Order: sequence, then C-alpha cells, then structure tokens
Amino acid sequence: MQKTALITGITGQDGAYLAELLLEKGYTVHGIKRRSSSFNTGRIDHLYQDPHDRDVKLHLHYGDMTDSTNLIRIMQETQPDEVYNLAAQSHVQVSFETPEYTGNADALGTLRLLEAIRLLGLSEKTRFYQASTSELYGKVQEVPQSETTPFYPRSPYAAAKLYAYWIVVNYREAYGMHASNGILFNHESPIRGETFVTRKITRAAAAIKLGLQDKLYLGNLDAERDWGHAKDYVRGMWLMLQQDKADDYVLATGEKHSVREFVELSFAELDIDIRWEGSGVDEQGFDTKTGKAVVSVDPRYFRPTEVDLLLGNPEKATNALGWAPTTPFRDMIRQMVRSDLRSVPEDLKNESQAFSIKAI
Ligand code: NDP
Ligand code: GDR
Repeated sequence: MQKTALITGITGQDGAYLAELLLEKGYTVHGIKRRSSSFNTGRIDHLYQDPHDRDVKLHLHYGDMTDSTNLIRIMQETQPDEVYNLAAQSHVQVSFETPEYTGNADALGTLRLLEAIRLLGLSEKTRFYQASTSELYGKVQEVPQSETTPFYPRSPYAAAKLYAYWIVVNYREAYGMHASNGILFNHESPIRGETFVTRKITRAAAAIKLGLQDKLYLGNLDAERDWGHAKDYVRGMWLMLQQDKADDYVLATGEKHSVREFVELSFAELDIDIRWEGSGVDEQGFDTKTGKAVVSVDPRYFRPTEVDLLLGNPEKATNALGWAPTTPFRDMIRQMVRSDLRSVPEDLKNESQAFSIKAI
C-alpha cells in the first residue's frame, strides 16, 4: 500500500534528503513550507512536480510551527501515515538571541503537531518522528553519550528540544501513540545551512582557494563534535518509523573531531596553508607565522554557554534498526569542499549573499 508522509521543515537540509528518500520509496510526500519574501525551496527544487499534472507525489503547503490552526488543517487534509517533525529554529547561537521564538517553534510546535494527531483521531494510524538532538546532552556527563545518558541542555534551543523530547515520550505513554525520538548527533552535507560551522568552513576554504576571500573568522576551535553525513541520518529516521514499537534512538558515528581539525582537513583538501590569529591561538601551538590563508578567532562567535564535547554511541540503532553510517568523515569533507568550489562563485556574484559570506 502506498504511504503518505508529512514533513515539517521540508526546505531544510534533512527535509530535502528525506523527501528524496521517501519519493524514491513510492510515498506521497506533503511538506510544510514557511512563507518567505524570497524563494526558500532551493534544496528541493530538483524534486518539483507541476501540481497541475496527474499523479503528483510531492505537495507543498504553506504553514508554520507557531500556528496551531494551520497545522491541524494540514494534518486533516493530508491524513498522513507518517509525520516527520524536522521544522525548527535549529541554530544554537541564534537561540540565545531569539529564545522565546525558539521555544514556541521547537517546543510548543511539537506539542501542536501531537495534539493535531490526537484531536483528529489519528493516534492509531499516524506514526511520529521527532528531530531530537545530541544538544540535549549539553554539559558533559558521560562519554560516549547514549539513550541512557542524562540530559543537561546548555541553550534555549536545547531547552526547547528537551520539552519536545519529553512531550513525545509522554504522548507515547499516555495515548499509545507510535512516536519516536531520533537523538541525532551533528550531520552535515553539501546542502548544510551556511551558518553552521562545517559549511562555513568549507565555503570559506573554497572562496579562499578561488581568491574571493582572504580570511575566515571562527569562534571556539576546541569544541568537539561527532559529525556524520545527513543522507545516512534521514535513512535512520525512516527506519525508526518502520519498527513495530516506537522508541528513542541515538544516531551517531562514534567518532569525534574538533572544529580546528575540521578546518585543517578542509583547507588541506585544497592545499591551502593556514596562518592562525586571534584570541588564544599563540599559547596553543597554532602556526601563527607561516601560511597564506588566515583563520582568525573572533570571540563574537563564542556562545554564552558552550557544549564542549559530543560523541555518540549508536549501538542501539545498529542492533535494533540495522543502521550504520556509510560516509567516512574525510569523504564528507571532500564532498562539501568540492561542491562549494562550484557554488561559491555563483553565490558571490549575487550581492545579496554578501552577508552570508562575510558576516556569519
Ligand atoms: P535546517 O535549519 O536546515 O532546517 C530547518 C527547517 O525548519 C527549514 O525547512 C525551516 O524553514 C523550517 N522552519 C524553521 N522554523 C519554522 C517554523 N516556525 N515553521 C515552519 N518551518 C520552520 O535544519 P536541519 O535540516 O539541519 O535539521 C532538521 C531538524 O533536525 C531540526 O529540527 C534540527 O533542530 C534537528 N537536528 C539537526 C541536526 C543536524 O546536525 N543537522 C542534529 C540533531 C537535530 P526555512 O527553510 O524557511 O528556514
Ligand atoms: P551545533 O552546530 O551548535 O553543534 O548545532 P554548529 O555547527 O553551529 O557549531 C558546532 C561547534 O562549532 C563551534 N564554532 C562555531 N559555530 C558556528 N556556527 N560558527 C562559528 O563561527 C563557530 N566557531 C566555532 C560552536 O561553538 C560549536 O561548538 C548543530 C545544529 O544543527 C543543531 O540544530 C543540532 O541540534 C546540533 O548540531 C546537533
């Protein structure tokens, strides 16, 4: 039987990869897209189907996680077998600047969707995936982190996602809903948002290589993350909803790298020598003398409370779902850098991209 899925956040990195995967599997896919003053469908344009044609499998609906009536109506119209809640104000640093909005969209938005399912009598039919996050672990309690590691959120974003995590568990227990949390560690790709550190680095490496930029400003170089490839992670989301019983799973690679290492490998990919400058680099054995490309530490990018180390243990997902990451770290960096070598000159032609290149 052909299934129907509803994806919130379909225009984001994960939404785009997930939509692609579900369409390949024969699903009818409905996506919720925010109204924006400019086009925001760049990541899914290749999946576009003319709504006037027959047998259209991809449908977009205007909507917002802060608007209950809109979410209820879309849920009613689409009657999905599976809901993937990927929409969120997903930037940790931005959440310190927009804490109330982040709580509204990320925490209450999740509740709104669960209530829509319940109120419409879809609790038996509709399975629910929640985009939970390794940011829940926050301040290091245990390494590596697994489904049993205690949470200690360190940002308004993580606190909002903590509410979302527990409301999903609660609706599962209270109403028997098939609702699962994927506790996903950082995952990246060539279509990763430009303001997350990995893409910021690979874009800068490409721009520097092409002579279009001379400096990269970053914050905390010592932060360590467990970085995987987004394509692998959306497969894990789908697997979670194919299980007889709903549950919560960590998806991670089990490998950690620092921001500094990410910079070094990205620049090495393009044979660029680095000269480090800025806050704290002198004392830490960085090369501050040679190298042409400057990577400068700017405290502007430090966070009020930082998450120092995230390293996940994906054993439960491996055993129960048969899930494993397939893209090695260096291959992912290579993919991102190569893709940015092609896209950055185009971006820079467009004056409106000046902010995204220089001020993120
Ligand atoms: P992105 O930031 O790339 O995408 C977020 C999506 O949510 C976009 O489609 C965005 O729309 C949409 N959105 C934001 N606010 C609203 C709103 N108020 N109403 C409706 N839609 C909204 O995130 P990712 O794809 O990287 O991540 C997907 C989800 O997974 C997020 O919830 C994130 O918090 C979570 N997560 C991500 C991880 C990662 O490493 N990528 C790790 C763990 C969890 P628009 O395009 O218009 O901005
Ligand atoms: P994160 O991702 O906060 O882990 O959240 P991000 O790439 O923003 O930061 C990772 C680490 O890099 C440090 N850092 C910088 N970060 C940014 N963005 N810009 C910089 O210039 C910079 N310099 C150093 C940060 O301090 C941090 O330690 C991502 C998001 O996708 C969340 O939605 C998701 O839940 C988590 O991953 C898992």
